[in-house]
Amino acid sequence: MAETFIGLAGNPNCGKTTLFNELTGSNGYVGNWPGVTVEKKQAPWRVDKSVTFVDLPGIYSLSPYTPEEVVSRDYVVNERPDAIINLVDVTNLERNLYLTTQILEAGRPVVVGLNMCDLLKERGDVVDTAALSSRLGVPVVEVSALKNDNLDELVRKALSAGAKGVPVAGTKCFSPEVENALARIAAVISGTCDASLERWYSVKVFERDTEAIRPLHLTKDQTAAIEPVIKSVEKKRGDDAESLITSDRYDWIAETMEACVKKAPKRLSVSE
Ligand code: GDP
Ligand code: K
Ligand code: MG
Repeated sequence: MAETFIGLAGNPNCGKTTLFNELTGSNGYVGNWPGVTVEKKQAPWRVDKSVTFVDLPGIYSLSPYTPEEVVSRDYVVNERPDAIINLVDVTNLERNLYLTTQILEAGRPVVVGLNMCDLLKERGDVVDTAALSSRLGVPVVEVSALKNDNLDELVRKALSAGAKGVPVAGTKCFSPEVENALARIAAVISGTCDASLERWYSVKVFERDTEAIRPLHLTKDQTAAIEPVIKSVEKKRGDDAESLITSDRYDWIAETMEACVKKAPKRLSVSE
């Protein structure tokens, strides 16, 4: 039977290593600070050795600026795992979703694991998982890695997404004028990369990330066709392309939080 690789990606301290240890029987270091895992680690699933889980370094973005981001970005974009479990600390959902928006662009099947749901229950906050799933365009599974809660379901969804091999449809998280520019860029770069990576590279081209788009080997004509598309959006929005991508992500995340999370009423912190 063919081997299946499933990458575990997420922010520092979202519980990836706890999940990895639970799934593989490893005893990798679990610690409450960032930067512990700089190398990716891999081990077979306890239940079926043909499935390999890959614990990626914790990151806030796939930019990549830090060594952790380089390792995780290379794995996701170049090594192409069969599926990605994007583990999210549900108690820091807003911050964690920034990376999620980028992972959704990488053209792999993705399942989001909402981790630390045990803590959410204590707080009384409610996440509308179905609404979040439809907004992200991928399955969302509530889990607790620490309590070994619902992990089978998470793996089952990831394996099924990987077996189907259908990448994320491409959640449109940018403003209409940026989405329009991305579509025009995609038409120009079509054929220079794997079709599943077109959205990923369109965003990189829009950001003028020369390092990231080197593998495309764009011709002078292609670059000349694209530049006015970017410039016209920058002029309209009064900001540079890279900042627009970031701020549109934040706007989309804010809307997502508004639509999918109900915070518990704040309790007064007076002693009784
Ligand atoms: P990583 O940096 O993503 O690898 O995160 P770790 O696995 O090292 O976990 C960071 C901290 O979160 C550790 O103290 C874990 O025990 C804790 N943790 C992980 N998963 C859960 C969970 O589901 N619930 C709770 N309450 N704590 C968790
Ligand atoms: K950690
Ligand atoms: Mg870790």
